[in-house]
Amino acid sequence: MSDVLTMRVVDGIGVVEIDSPPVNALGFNVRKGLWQGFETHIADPAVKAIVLICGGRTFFAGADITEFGKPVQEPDLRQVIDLVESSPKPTIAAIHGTALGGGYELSLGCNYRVAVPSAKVGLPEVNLGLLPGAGGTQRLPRIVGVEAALDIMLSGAPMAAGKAQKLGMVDAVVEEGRLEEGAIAFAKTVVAEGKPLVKVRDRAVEANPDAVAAMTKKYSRLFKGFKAAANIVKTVEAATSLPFDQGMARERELFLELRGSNESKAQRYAFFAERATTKVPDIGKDVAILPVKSVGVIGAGTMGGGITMNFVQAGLPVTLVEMNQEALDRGLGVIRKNYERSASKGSITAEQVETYMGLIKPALGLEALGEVDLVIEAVFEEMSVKKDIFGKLDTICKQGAILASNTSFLDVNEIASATSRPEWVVGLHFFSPANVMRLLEVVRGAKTSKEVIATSMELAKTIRKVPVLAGVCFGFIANRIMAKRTIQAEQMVVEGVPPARIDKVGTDYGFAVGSFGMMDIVGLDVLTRGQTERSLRGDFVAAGRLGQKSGGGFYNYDENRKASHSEEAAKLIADFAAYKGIAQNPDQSDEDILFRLLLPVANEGAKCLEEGIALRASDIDMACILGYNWPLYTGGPMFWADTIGLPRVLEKLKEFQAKFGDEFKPAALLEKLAAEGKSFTGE
Ligand code: T1G
Repeated sequence: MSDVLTMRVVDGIGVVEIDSPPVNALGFNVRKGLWQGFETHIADPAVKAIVLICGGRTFFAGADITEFGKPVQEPDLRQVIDLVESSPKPTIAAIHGTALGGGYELSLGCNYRVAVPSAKVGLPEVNLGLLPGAGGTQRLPRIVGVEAALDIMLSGAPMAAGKAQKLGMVDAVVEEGRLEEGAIAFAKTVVAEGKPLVKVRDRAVEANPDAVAAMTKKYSRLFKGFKAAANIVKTVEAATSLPFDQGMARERELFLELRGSNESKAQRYAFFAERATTKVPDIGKDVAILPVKSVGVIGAGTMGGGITMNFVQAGLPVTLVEMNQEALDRGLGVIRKNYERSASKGSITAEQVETYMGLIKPALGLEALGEVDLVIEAVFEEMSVKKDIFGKLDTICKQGAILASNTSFLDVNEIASATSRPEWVVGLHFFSPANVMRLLEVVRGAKTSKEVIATSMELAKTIRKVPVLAGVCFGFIANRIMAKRTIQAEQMVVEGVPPARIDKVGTDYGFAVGSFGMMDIVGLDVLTRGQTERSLRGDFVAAGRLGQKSGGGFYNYDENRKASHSEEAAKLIADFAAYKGIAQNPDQSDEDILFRLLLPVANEGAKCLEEGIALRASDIDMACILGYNWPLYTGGPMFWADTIGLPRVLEKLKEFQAKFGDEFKPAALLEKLAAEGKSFTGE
């Protein structure tokens, strides 16, 4: 008997229980257990109906993603579902936790599904660049129709049991905590009623081209770069036009196409990469997590306001400190306006707006921070200002308070040196907008204690961020390596490649905005703050071309901020190129433009690994995906470099180095891995 299978018969109802931590993923061992369990109960004359239930935290949470890319060991999931569906006895899936992907598909092989109120069901394969490949695309439309099926599969969102019941995805909701009893009672009723058994596969489904068009429009972003959504639509169209078994064959064909794609490999890689970031080699579970029940934020500007929102939304009170009432009132006003906008869109309630605002305690002066457990400084990016503040915090804050800086670039060790307690100082680097972007770089100073790091990594989860541990260097990880893209963009534009051409290469690759479009958004005056020597950006500022805010920067903008070519910008670029004596080279290929933009980013990532600034390549990829919206379906700079192949990456960097100089000098680690036939990510 499989070690994950337990069987019993209760009043003539055969129970198949699987318990395979952590989430009962449908790996080979689990499938074997299911096969044994159902074969036995089907053959047992004492069994009148069969209940399928899971031990542990959840019903099956899907196929075992770690098995993809390995040879399939039979029975595969579709075979198991076929066995369940062939049962001559009523079959009932008893759902708790999250029945997702193959887990919910397995339940669709049963005649009925019952769930506890807290359970959720869903088909989130699209998030992995896949589609439900065990019959979900053929069975779900037969229950909820084309429109709802597409909405469920394209959103990938889990659905609460109550709503699922309304859609027919669940047949009954039973008492919380009494799932098995409820499922057995349901099974007995089915047996007693003796109704003919209906298989989901035998239900009818109607074509609905309007719904397909509506859902394709609703999820249009999934049809650029990603591949899964288009295939999901095709499978649903097959469900309405082909007999079930032919529809299943079509599903299989479209599933395999996705499973082998780089896009899905990148998304599956990112799934595990996101869960790996909290694993810090020298900080085990024995390291204490310190209590953080109250927070202080210094600075009510854009960053301080966004940071404050993260914590109040997690239910933590925030003392928000500014140096003058006018700045404090302005900051509070921006936060309230943000929440009221969310409430007007229905994403939060009016009561939540007041709850969140009620958790903010505005204050003038640092003295208000004496009793908070964590302080986050989010003031001007100037070292002297930060050191002055940390020196004062050292005298004001209670012992055991964590003192964090939201600095984007500056040396956390130097900031810590302004205090007598450097072991309590850490960088907590949020990305703008701080209440939206999921990346939190946790910057570990030379003296930062393990407890402070462990607490910071845990706190990230509390505020729904993904923490990436970074060492101290200029720009830490994401800003440091992504700066290389901007350097190359500006280098190419003064070589005569038009900004729009460079930006299009970037947006065709998958970035939402190109480098020059982004500079125009941020504002060239902001980007040249503190600059002394002449620069291209400085020339634009001098000419009054600040970007979108002034109606023009690298592009001209109409009243709707639609960008168009600017002859004035072109002239400024040409004048600066002439002043610097830059050789013109306007006809570079799109591939060379892409490689010049992005290979230096991967190369800088390799240096971060060499220097110990980043723990692992996948952390670097997470930082870029979650901090800079690097397109998920490419996996991030390191995974993308691996898909190109490090020997080719090395060859191109050396070619560029010969042409354009040492900015392209390959990192020693890249040379080593390429020579050894290895990759950054081990994928
Ligand atoms: N396969 C393998 N491991 C998995 C897994 C899975 N499907 N889901 C989770 N894990 C591991 C995860 O790596 C972590 O491991 C631990 O379980 C806890 O996860 C044929 C093709 C279920 C909502 O996409 O959404 O079915 O780090 O930290 O926050 O059509 O995990 O502890 O070593 O995320 O409580 C479809 C993916 C698969 C669901 C729980 N299913 N999982 O969240 O814990 S494809 C999914 C989740 C498929 C079929 C298709 C979440 C969760 P470790 P966790 P959590």
